[in-house]
Amino acid sequence: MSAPVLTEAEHITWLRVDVGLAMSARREAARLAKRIGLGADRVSAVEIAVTEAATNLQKHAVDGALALRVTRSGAHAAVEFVATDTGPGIPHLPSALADGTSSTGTLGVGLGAIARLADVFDIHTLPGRGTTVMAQFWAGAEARREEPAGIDAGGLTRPIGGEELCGDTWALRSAHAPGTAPADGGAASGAGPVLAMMCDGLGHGPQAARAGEVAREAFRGTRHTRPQQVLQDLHRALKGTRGAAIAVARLDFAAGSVEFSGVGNVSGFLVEDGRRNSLLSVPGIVGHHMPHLRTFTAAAGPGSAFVTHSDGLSDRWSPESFPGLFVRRSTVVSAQILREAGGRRDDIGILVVKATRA
Ligand SMILES: [Mn+2]
Repeated sequence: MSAPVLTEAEHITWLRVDVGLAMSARREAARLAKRIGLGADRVSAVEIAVTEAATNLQKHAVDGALALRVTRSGAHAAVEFVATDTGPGIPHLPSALADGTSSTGTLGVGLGAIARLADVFDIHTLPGRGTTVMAQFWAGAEARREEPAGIDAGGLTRPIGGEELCGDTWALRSAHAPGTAPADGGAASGAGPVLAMMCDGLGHGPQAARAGEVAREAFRGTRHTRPQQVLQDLHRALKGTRGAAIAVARLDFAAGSVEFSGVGNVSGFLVEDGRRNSLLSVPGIVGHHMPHLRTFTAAAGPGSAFVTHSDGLSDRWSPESFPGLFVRRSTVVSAQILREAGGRRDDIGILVVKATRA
């Protein structure tokens, strides 16, 4: 039996702003909603909400994009969209969320409707820099607003221009050894330790994506719960593939500790109180050349966030330049960092994990 996988990167459809955005976003959202078994009324809710978000981007955003995917938490599934733009920002968020009042004619139109329709909604806006809006629609009422084992994890991947498949991927699972995990995956006992992986398959395109898929399969199946041992399993599994840069972290927010081991250009950070602690990787290629592994440990207080990303993002971002961001949902944190630190000449992968606040 494998340790329970809490959540993994899913295929994302990225839609750029053009005249057809609202229509294509609506169509894709409906397709995903039907696929996870949402009822007709919830399919309509997803369609209305994503149309509002897309129309907003079309009218007001500079360099906007809409990401659509199925997101999973254990056995539960949701349709999720993330609308992100570089633009004016929303100067007065509360009135924008109050819908149809003073927000008329600004980027905030329709936000109140999206917030009411969605099971989970979050937003972060930086005046003069940009905004990220996130909305989730869960299948099954009991899954709504439920957190996997006290953890809020959210990541984003985006392939380099011209490619359909992404070589960057991530996964999160319980750090209990197989066979010893509680039947509920740890949900009853609060935030149990978790293992997080960020993988950058070498190059890009189908072969890089294949390396990522092999890494995820091995990550699901490993019996180990410590980063270095997990990396050794990934190394064995990735022989015969292109290889990858991979970081694995063991995050125990309840105990206040993080262990991090990385090979190749994958960044790891612990963010707390506006400060960023770098966790270092060593040079090498998982699947080809394993260096002598090292594990870095850091204290992770209950309000801290673990951030890991591939070299498709610049590592020069700083938490102080994102006021108010790190208390938002992890997917929103990922999207705002991606928006400002992500380049266009490589696959991109970013994952943020933190404990949910009691
Ligand atoms: Mn890369």
